[in-house]
Amino acid sequence: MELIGRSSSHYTRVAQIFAHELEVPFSLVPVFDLTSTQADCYGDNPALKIPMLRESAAAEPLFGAQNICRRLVELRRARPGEAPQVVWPETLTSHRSRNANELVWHGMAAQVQLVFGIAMGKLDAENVYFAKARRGFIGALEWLDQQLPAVLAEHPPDRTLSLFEVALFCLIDHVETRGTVPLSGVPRLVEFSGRFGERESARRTPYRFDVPPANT
Ligand SMILES: N[C@@H](CCC(=O)N[C@@H](CS)C(=O)NCC(=O)O)C(=O)O
Repeated sequence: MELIGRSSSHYTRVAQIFAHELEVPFSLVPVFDLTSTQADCYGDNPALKIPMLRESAAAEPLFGAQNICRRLVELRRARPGEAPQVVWPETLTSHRSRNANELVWHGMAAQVQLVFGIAMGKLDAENVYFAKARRGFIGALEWLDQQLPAVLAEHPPDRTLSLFEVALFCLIDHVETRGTVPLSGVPRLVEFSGRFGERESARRTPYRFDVPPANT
């Protein structure tokens, strides 16, 4: 099974953490150039996005981190053994938890906007498109920081995994790595990320740039 993505991508890491936690074997097929406009560079994802899952050469591809996580859980459940208890966005139905999911996925997208536009695209960081994205991103993180204890308290204690927690960890660790926005005002998120980062699945997936094989 192939996961098309990048070791430096927070969306790819969400899928990788799910796969490791659920013990579903896969190989990462790195996309080396995110500026390419050829779909075949993204495993034929027409949206030119990563990650994407291909279960076999003949299988239909699956686009997007959440879809991939859901499929990994299905694959794990098809095997004998205890079924994993996974917390999905729809599991928690308070306004607070729904808002927390909305804002963590907003943050995931804002991070792509800032990294792709400013660091990769070399566009003006002060343009309103980025200035507003940065302000909204910081606002979302501050809200999450305030609400985190209550959101975690709504989680079932016997969970195997929570998509919200995995996404939050991948996001905060990515922000720390890329330095897109300051994290000094969100100590609970930093503390949460440090704690989650001790999990084996997190240790196995540190952010790094994949290196293309040398031309021979
Ligand atoms: N909706 C997709 C979004 C994935 C996404 O934005 N991935 C980033 C990499 S972390 C990407 O493909 N960036 C390249 C681009 O935006 O052109 C998902 O949930 O997986």
